[in-house]
Amino acid sequence: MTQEVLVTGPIPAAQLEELEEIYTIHRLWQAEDPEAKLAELRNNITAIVSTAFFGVSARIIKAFPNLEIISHFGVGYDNVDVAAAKERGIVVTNTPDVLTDDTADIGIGLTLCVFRRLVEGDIYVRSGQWAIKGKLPLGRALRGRKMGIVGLGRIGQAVAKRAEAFGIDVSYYGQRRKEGVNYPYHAGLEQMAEAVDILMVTCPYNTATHHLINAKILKSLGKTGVLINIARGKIVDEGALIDALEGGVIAGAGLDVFENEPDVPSALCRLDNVVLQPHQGSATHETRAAMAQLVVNNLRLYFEKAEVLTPV
Ligand code: 8YV
Repeated sequence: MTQEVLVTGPIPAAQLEELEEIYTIHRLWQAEDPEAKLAELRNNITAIVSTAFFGVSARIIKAFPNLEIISHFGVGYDNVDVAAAKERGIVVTNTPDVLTDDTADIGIGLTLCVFRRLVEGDIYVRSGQWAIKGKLPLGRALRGRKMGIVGLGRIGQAVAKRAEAFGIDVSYYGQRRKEGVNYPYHAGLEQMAEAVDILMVTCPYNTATHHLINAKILKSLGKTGVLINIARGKIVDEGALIDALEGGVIAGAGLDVFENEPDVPSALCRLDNVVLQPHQGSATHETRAAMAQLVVNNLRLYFEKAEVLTPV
């Protein structure tokens, strides 16, 4: 009997095809009435492929009594109710490692854009302002800056490596000191924010990190400080960030993620001291294919040998 897999959002075509050759696939994002589709498939689904934009809540887990595995397309699995899954003995996997470099590149790219005014510069040239107003106001050098990384996991460490190549001094904050790394550790986030020029958010989102970056932390970062967020929008209190950017409490921000994607507050879009990206961390052909392949490989291994490569 072939397994029936519910795919909640689009994944690269080649890997979707590979899934389709082995299993019966149901594309939830193409369903006219997703709720009706979920009800119709109730007893059939044994696996779910979830994505950043459509996760697996406790309600969905409950809706599928024969569900055995959730293979998540992404490293961050905050929209999958892992506790509810584990309670039922459902296996959950994610896609770590394969997206580390690309995501770290976006972190450094945003930092460069904010300090060297790259996006402003592009608009300046295209809109003809260069010829009218002359030179763009000067940016700020990256060399010699201090970067504080919030959460020195795989992506945090890849950002640190890149930052060092730019002559940036790296330190980090996390719940505990990391074994085997030489970067200075801060036991307090506020204290680290005070000590650095760039606050780089790379930690996972969970109840402990909800609005971890609040008005107080932004005040500590200070008026020459820059916030970069490549992790999850909800780690930052977006309202407090807008106030801090508008009021000159911090100098600028580079944001790849937002509290309520794809809706971005118009107040952020009006500010020229921010650079905004539409959740691009893993958005390359190469990385998305590698992520999707890991999703497929986890499912295959699970159904063939009751094993997985990257369990959560
Ligand atoms: C998304 C991400 O998964 O891996 C993560 O945690 O946020 C991204 O890579 C990607 O947009 C695919 O849904």
